[in-house]
Amino acid sequence: MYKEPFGVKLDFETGIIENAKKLVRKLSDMKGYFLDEEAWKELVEKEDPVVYEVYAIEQEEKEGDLNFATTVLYPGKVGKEFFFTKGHYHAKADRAEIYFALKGKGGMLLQTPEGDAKFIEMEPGTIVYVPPYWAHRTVNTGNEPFIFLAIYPADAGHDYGTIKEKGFSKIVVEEDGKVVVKDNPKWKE
Ligand code: S6P
Ligand code: ZN
Repeated sequence: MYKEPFGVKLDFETGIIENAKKLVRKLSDMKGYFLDEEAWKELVEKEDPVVYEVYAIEQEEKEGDLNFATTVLYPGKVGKEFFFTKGHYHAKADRAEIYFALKGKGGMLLQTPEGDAKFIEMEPGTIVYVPPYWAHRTVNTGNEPFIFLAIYPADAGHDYGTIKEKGFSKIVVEEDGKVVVKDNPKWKE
């Protein structure tokens, strides 16, 4: 009837949560996600770097329960575009989420199904509220790993398909040494 409570340790330096399930996303897992496809191909053939790792403690997909996970998003670029996570809506689209930035520098791109996008800068200590229905993707705009904790309903699930197909209406790039958020020329409504 009652589940067993527990405490686990999160290492602030590495982002690793003990006893968590680890997931690794390499650049080759992200075909079609970046604007500059030539640059993507070249980097995949050269070294196929790890873009991010996720350490998740997840429960059964039941209403009322909670999951949590850290993400270690590595620094890097494909062409001018900073490394980012795939990004997703929740499969149960009305499920919200909380992010808490621990290390490094970056931000979150959020988007409604109509394509209205917002970019929120994140540094250690920033808490981001992801409201129901908003897709979310994190971006590393710094030179060290960008690490954050996410807490989300256990029955939220992930809908990756929509973003994989259409992307976000905004992209985050480096121009003249600055971080610039601009319209995605490949965005299809
Ligand atoms: C889960 C939460 C995060 C992401 C992680 C990787 O709801 O938003 O733990 O899963 O940052 O991103 P993505 O888009 O590949 O799941
Ligand atoms: Zn999420």
